Amino acid sequence: MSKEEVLEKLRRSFLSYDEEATRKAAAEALAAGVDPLEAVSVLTETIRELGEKFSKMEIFLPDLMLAADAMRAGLTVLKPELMKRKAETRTLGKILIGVVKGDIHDIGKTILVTMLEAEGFEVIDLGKDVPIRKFVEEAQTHNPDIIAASALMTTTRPEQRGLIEYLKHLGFRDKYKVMVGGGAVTSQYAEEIGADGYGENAPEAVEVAKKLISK
Ligand code: B12
Repeated sequence: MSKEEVLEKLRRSFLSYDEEATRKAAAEALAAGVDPLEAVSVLTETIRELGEKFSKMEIFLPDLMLAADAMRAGLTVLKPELMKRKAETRTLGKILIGVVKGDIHDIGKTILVTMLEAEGFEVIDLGKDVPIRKFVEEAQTHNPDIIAASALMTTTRPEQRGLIEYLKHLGFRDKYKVMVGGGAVTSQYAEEIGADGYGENAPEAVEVAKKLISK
């Protein structure tokens, strides 16, 4: 099968919400020499298409939940390959990351964590539904260079602003760089709330993190 055919098979397996078929198709893509990042992009683009269908009520929440499980299955196969890219033994810096309170969308955050680790960052992953206070307490414990907050919904995005405001209130704003991202966030919003960095996707976020750390 050609690269295009293998990726199309991955897309179709994923669209049928079939965990096993998605896992298998991801493995086939790798065996065919496809760049793991390209395979991740196929899954990412497809789940976004499903999101569009969900907002038009062409598919429903149970579909999204099945899709999320199939996405995870595919990522389980692709993640070790992404990690193999890890070239550096020294760490580039420490990043504390989480999905903000009220938000359980953690697929994008998880992809970003994998890529940050693959590039040589030390990552402390707080998971999803993380209250502002928890971000700050963990930051005091781990002393990261960057605090990164992900938000997928317009209703949870204000938590990112709240995090920055709380850091200011405590007099800690200059101790950490703050990066924000996730489907509900734009570069304009990041600027408006006074974040230090934003990335539209994981590769971009990794580059921004590198720049912030070298400053
Ligand atoms: C999958 C999904 C779900 C799954 C989540 C599974 C999981 N464990 O993540 C399930 C089914 C559970 C779900 C539930 C809900 N969902 Co939903 N979901 C989605 C969907 C289709 C895809 C999200 C996703 O995984 N995208 C793919 C990843 C790879 O992209 P990403 O997250 O944007 O991440 C990339 C970048 O943003 C960036 N990035 C991510 N984080 C960060 C952080 C930093 C610091 C940086 C720099 C970069 C960065 O890197 C990532 C990789 O490139 C979106 C639609 C969409 N277009 O996003 C809706 C969507 C987010 N959901 C939506 C809604 C409404 C809900 C529900 C409220 C539905 C309901 N009625 O119950 C619940 C909410 C649950 C909650 N409290 O959080 C809406 C939100 C609308 C809004 N208000 O803004 C969306 C937009 C769908 C829609 N069009 O209506 N959902």
